[in-house]
Amino acid sequence: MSELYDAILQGNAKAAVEATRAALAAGGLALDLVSREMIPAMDEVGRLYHCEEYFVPELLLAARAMKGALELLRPLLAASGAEPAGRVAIGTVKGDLHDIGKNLVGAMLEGAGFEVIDLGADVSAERFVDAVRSRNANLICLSALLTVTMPAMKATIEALNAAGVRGQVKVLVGGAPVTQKFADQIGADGFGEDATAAVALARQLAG
Ligand code: B1M
Repeated sequence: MSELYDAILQGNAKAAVEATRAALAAGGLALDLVSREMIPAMDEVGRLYHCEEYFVPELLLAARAMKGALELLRPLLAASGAEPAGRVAIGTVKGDLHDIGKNLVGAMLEGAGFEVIDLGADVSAERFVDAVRSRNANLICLSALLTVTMPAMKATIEALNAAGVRGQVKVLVGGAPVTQKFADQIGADGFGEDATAAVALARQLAG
């Protein structure tokens, strides 16, 4: 694997940024770097964590390295110049701090011409409701990486219903443990398996 892959695996943020710069200078495409180097590196980090070779500090360092590289790539992922396609409020649900996938989806949505309101991680249902009410979001993207936080997706949809704004907005869900079946069960409008699928679905629903 490449220097970028190794840098993320080793949690070396400086090396990850340098490797990203070098790969871009050599003609590498941002999307290829994300899908062929960065996501596989995080998958390997997850595997090492799972078999107890890595622990939380190593996860944090790898996440920091991933973020550093993603910051460099973000403008390139978002440089398509497409027409505004809708206003998306995106966030990781209440109780969940994982934000790398969410950031990636947000950057890709920007690249597809959506206006993106990034609510961050650990976002309460009320804040999603507020994004519809006061910021006119017409699409909501919910991310969850923990099985224990998946119910917060359902709670968010219920809160949108209770606030009377569910009809104004499409709700997409995603994140490693989320499935199409789960999306159907909780009454979401769609499930994005990865960032590319999420963007395609967002376009379809906004169109
Ligand atoms: Co955590 N963690 N973590 N973690 N972590 C996982 C998710 C885990 C699978 C690791 C493992 O055990 N193998 C496991 C969850 C098990 C489960 O519930 N099934 C786990 C655990 C247990 C935990 C803690 C509980 C650990 C602890 O403290 N004991 C803790 C929980 C904290 C909390 O959230 N309350 C925790 C903490 C952390 C860190 C903070 C250290 C760090 C996160 C840093 C950060 O995000 N800023 C971290 C990390 C890095 C991971 C792994 C290694 C990597 C996640 C990641 O960034 N992947 C992860 C293992 C793994 O997934 N391999 C793991 C790369 C990213 C690009 O992929 O996020 O899947 P992903 O996003 C994809 C798709 O899922 C999709 O598109 C993205 C791009 O293709 N997608 C969407 C995501 N969101 C979407 C939204 C959409 C559409 C698509 O909207 C429409």
